[in-house]
Amino acid sequence: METTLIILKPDAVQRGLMGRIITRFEDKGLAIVGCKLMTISQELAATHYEAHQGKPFYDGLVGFMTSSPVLVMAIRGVGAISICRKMMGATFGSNAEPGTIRGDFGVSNSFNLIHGSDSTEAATREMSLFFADGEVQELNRAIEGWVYDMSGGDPE
Ligand code: 3AN
Repeated sequence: METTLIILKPDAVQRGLMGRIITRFEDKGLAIVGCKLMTISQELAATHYEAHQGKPFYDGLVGFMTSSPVLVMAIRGVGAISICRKMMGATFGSNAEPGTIRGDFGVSNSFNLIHGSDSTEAATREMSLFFADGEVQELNRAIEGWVYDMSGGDPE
């Protein structure tokens, strides 16, 4: 099981798309094990995006991410990191495939609705940046045995 960090960015929150995006992850069978609305501080944005410091879009990106509340989620499942990345689609809605979140809900080459961790290392780092101890739940779903084949002991 992996847990990935998903952020519904200020444009998704302001445009009233939270419910429809969350529904996609729930429909897929992934479990939402942490969820909170928050305003990202300059410091947290700088840490989260430190790999992009110095790039031409960095100031705009930090300004955008701190401009209005975001919804931060911890999403769990087998292969959750790559599944969520595929569901998000290419970086910008202008070229993201239809059927993906960015492809279906956005057209911008700057605002792109959603962030998702892109590796296990990034997921571990980002989860600890955005969630404190106790904010992510164990969530033993009663339906787990119908989402995954558990006959071999491990979720398949
Ligand atoms: P992704 O979110 O698809 O992993 P990355 O990791 O290449 O994209 O970039 C991180 C974030 O930086 C993107 N979500 C996007 O908001 C922003 N970004 C990347 N490239 C650009 C760009 N050329 N112009 C504006 N923002 C950008």
